[in-house]
Amino acid sequence: MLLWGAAYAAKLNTMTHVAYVALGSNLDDRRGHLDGAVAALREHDAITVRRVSSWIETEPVGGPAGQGQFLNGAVELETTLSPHELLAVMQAIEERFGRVRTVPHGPRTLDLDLLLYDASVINEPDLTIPHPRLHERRFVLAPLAEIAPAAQHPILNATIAELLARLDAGA
Ligand code: PH2
Ligand code: MG
Ligand code: MG
Repeated sequence: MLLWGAAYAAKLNTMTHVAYVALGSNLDDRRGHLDGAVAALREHDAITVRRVSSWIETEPVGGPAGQGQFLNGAVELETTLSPHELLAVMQAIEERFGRVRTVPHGPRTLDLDLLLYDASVINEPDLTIPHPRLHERRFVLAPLAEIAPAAQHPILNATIAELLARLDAGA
């Protein structure tokens, strides 16, 4: 069936998509920030949180010397939001937890990064999906592999489990 214009837009808004979001915190109550972010995602009418990884302790990668250890994790969502709508919700949640954008890669109360959205490939100034550094970061791949080992990276044509194995092998 062909749908046009407003009807097509309305139809798109009822379709569910699967997205993966990385969570990180290395300031103040790190566990509280990650748990709070999941609760905030659950509260949203257009988002269902399907899977939540464990929170893992990680060494900071990059950024200023001497910043604290991170707590990192990942969640699987089902949503009717578009990628940009989901990004806006994530940014509002970051702000709710007092995120101030200062030093790049610097300490943060809460960082939410959109990793994957279905098999979409998006290259826009404010949004790149898949996340461009997803495959290089153990602190992202390890929790993601826990909840979605078989999820496919749409550009690298590998699963998350394969990308983690490659990283571990130094490939
Ligand atoms: N986030 C960064 C930079 N470095 N290191 C760890 N361990 N965990 C992070 O979440 C992280 C980081 C930029 O967002
Ligand atoms: Mg980040
Ligand atoms: Mg971020």
